[in-house]
Amino acid sequence: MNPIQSLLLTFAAIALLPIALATSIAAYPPPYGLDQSCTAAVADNLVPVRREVYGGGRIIDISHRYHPEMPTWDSTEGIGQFLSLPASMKNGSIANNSEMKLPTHTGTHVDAPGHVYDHYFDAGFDVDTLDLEVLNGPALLVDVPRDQNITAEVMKSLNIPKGVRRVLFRTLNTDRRLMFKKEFDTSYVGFMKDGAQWLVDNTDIKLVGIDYLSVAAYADLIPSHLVFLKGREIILVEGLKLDGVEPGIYSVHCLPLRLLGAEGSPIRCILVK
Ligand SMILES: *[C@@H]1O[C@H](CO)[C@@H](O)[C@H](O)[C@H]1NC(C)=O
Ligand SMILES: *[C@@H]1O[C@H](CO)[C@@H](O)[C@H](O)[C@H]1NC(C)=O
Ligand SMILES: *[C@H]1O[C@H](CO)[C@@H](O)[C@H](O)[C@H]1NC(C)=O
Repeated sequence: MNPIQSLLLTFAAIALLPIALATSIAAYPPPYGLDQSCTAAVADNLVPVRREVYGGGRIIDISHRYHPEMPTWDSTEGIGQFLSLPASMKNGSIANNSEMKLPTHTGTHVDAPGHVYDHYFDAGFDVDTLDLEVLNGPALLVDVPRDQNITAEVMKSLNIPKGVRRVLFRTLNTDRRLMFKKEFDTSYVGFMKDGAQWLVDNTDIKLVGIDYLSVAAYADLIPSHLVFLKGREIILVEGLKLDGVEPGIYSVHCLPLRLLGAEGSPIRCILVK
């Protein structure tokens, strides 16, 4: 070997060293989820910032982070490993490309009329048809009494003025931090059928937001959904993160994915002061 060849080999070895090191310290695929801290990243001072508020508190993120231990319907296991990495730089691809597989009604999400009405589903009332004007605009965040589900009586007691079109209902679910628990909990607070009917008959509310996976109490699951979605005007946003937000008026902004044919979609919602 001449000196130039040996020099080139040395360079090659040095260049490959970080790759070998990275491969030996990182599990493959990496554990997506809460702990994203990677030894190599910390060493390089490459630590991403994760925020709940932006602009000094002017913008509040009321969506939950998707991670394997977030609760999912009727399961004690959480959503599990929903991301995979079919193409990765560690395996020689030019870029990392993840894939996801998860129920559309996971985490902070929206329901379209086709969710509980088969003929609406067949007719195409999917999340792509939801009115963005309803999903964006002035909204009221209210606390509901903590000792019962949302009945007609509770709705009446809230005294929500006529003209209010978007309401986010904060309940005992937030106090119990149910969205942060892996195990699905059927005792969450939601609308009873008569509460849903009262809202439809006596208010102008078109956006109903709530802080667990369903606006309807488990005991009245389908009846409440049927009442809300029958007119195809009311949009249901579920699994909101309303922790630590002052009650009051905000501007809400919610954007679902344009999933053609889907009766549900993950949704990103923010409040702007
Ligand atoms: C990527 O490389 C790892 C480690 O060699 C291997 O276990 C894994 O199966 C590879 N994945 C793909 C998609 O090629
Ligand atoms: C709300 O209803 C559920 C059943 O759907 C029940 O388990 C729960 O105790 C009720 N919550 C309150 C606060 O009454
Ligand atoms: C994706 O690419 C980046 C940059 O090379 C790397 O740091 C990261 O660990 C890769 N992920 C995997 C699993 O290959």
